[in-house]
Amino acid sequence: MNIVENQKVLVADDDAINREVLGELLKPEYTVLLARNGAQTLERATRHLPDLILLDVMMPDMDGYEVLRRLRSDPQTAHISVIFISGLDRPEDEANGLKMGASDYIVKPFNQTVVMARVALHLQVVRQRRMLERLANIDGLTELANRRRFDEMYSLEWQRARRSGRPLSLALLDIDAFKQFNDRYGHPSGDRALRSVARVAGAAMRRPGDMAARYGGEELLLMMPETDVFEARRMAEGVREAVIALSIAHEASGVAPLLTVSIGGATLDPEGDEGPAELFEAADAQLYRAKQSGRNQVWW
Ligand code: GH3
Ligand code: MG
Ligand code: MG
Ligand code: MG
Repeated sequence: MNIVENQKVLVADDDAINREVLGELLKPEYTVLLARNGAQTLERATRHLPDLILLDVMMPDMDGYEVLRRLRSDPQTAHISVIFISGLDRPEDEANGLKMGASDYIVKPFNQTVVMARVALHLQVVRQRRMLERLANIDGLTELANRRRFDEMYSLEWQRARRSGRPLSLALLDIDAFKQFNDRYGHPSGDRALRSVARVAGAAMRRPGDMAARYGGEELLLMMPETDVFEARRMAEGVREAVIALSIAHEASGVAPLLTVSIGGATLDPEGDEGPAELFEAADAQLYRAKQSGRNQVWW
């Protein structure tokens, strides 16, 4: 709970002395990055994704307002917290900066103690926001995306697939005879086994846009954008084999003496007219077939 990773602060100021003073001030507590103009600020922000930017307003190439506007318009950098730090000391300057979406506004010449306190405050807010996002989107047991997060991403990817005419593959994974596993080895062992299966699924979904999620209970979802039926089935087959390779004993399974999974998948035909729910139902129907046909199989 109280492990604070070293947070990254980007100091953007065209004045070398300001950069140096702020940099030295922050260095003992944070990882500090420096930028001496607007373009460099945007470049460093995109490349290093700092937790907070101390942003000078008046810079020759691009003022801080424009930098902030551009940060906000790029989804990658849109959420980075910004504190303006400026010689413009009229109340309307300050109000304007805050209205634009800055977290705070510090007037130069600044007091070092106050700068440190405000930086610490806003970084704490950043940490709290991250924790809330995590709680809202990540399943606590498996650390995979939860169903809420999956639904959100599935809807986006489904629309993207429709627009682009690219395939979208979806698979449902269900652990075989998991009730017997719990009965035989106990619920805590069941939890550990489920976590191991989740790790295997998560490791397989490593391309951008891929997602492994916990749908509920001992059922996981694999979403593979821009993946055709052949490749997706191969991925699913890889997950099924990797679960066997975990070599988790399951003497009561009736399928194998090891823990196994069944997977049902479906691939969106971008030319067709099925909706997101129908693709999901198709994957579920294939999972049912995999179960009916003896389990430990991939059906597509
Ligand atoms: P099948 O091969 O048909 O899938 O059989 P099954 O026993 O796996 O299927 P069923 O859906 O009847 O039972 C799922 C079991 O998974 C029931 C429940 O006790 C167990 N389970 C679900 N979620 C968890 C969990 O988070 N931890 C543990 N340990 N067990 C869970
Ligand atoms: Mg300046
Ligand atoms: Mg189940
Ligand atoms: Mg099951």
